[in-house]
Amino acid sequence: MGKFDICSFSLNDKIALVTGASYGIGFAIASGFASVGARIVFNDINQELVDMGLKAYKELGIDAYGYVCDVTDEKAVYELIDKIEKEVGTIDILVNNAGIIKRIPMCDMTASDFRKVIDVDLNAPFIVSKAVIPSMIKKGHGKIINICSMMSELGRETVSAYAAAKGGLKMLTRNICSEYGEYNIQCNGIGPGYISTPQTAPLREKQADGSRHPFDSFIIAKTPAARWGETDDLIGPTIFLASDASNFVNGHILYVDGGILAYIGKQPK
Ligand code: NAP
Ligand code: GCO
Repeated sequence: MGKFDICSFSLNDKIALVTGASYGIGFAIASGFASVGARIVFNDINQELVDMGLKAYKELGIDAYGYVCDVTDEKAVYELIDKIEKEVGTIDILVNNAGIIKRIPMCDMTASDFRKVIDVDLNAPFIVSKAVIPSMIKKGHGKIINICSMMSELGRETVSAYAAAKGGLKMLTRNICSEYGEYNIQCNGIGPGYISTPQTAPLREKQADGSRHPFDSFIIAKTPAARWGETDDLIGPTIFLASDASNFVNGHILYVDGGILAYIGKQPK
């Protein structure tokens, strides 16, 4: 490796698996990876979403491989990884992106709903990571990027399960780093701020009188950048964590939040 290869952001010849990447944040990240040379593999929960994703990648000139797989199903995940290794090759970069949220006040939430969120947002990154790590060890390198959240650090009404899962995902990130760093595996997190995607659409819905949703105004006031993030805002930081430029960055959560976590909030007039 030459002196300046270590600051290369190229993903040439790398195979990247991005979970739940038919649209939204995962789609943007995968498309960004493709723009710097990676081969893209993604999965989603049903064939309809996978077909939608394949079409969207094709429109950008990206030949992605798409598979149906529920990331909470351990057996299905192992079958998926096996299939990818046979049909595409071994995975160099894993992005644990698939996620769900249920906005329900904690005392009204059933334990079953709580478990569902933990299952997708925390158990699944554990399952997919442990399925790819052995091949990464054999290869001598690997990058795992967990999509965390503001809720890895902060709480708010109605998102107890999501915050518990994303807080746990931050610690899973640090633990994968601790346990497998010696094998040249870097495991880091991206902590998106409030990003405009279907997941957050209900928080931005216009009021009957055409005015902004109060949560929409709240987020704009809470964000020093004074706007919601776009999915493309996450591309550069994620490429950094997937590339050789970050080979000595491990167990870190890179918050891409327009400054939310740095800000105490506007003082009252
Ligand atoms: P999204 O629009 O809801 O996309 C998530 C994708 O994951 C969807 O395609 C979803 O399928 C899929 N998925 C859900 N459960 C799955 C399962 N069991 N197996 C496989 N795929 C599954 O979400 P997003 O806003 O792009 O968010 C992507 C990630 O970023 C999530 O982890 C989210 O928590 C995190 N995040 C989002 C924001 C934000 O402001 N949007 C901020 C911070 C972090 P369905 O369409 O069927 O649900
Ligand atoms: C919510 C939101 C958030 C975001 C995101 C913030 O209801 O507060 O959905 O949790 O999606 O994860 O980083």
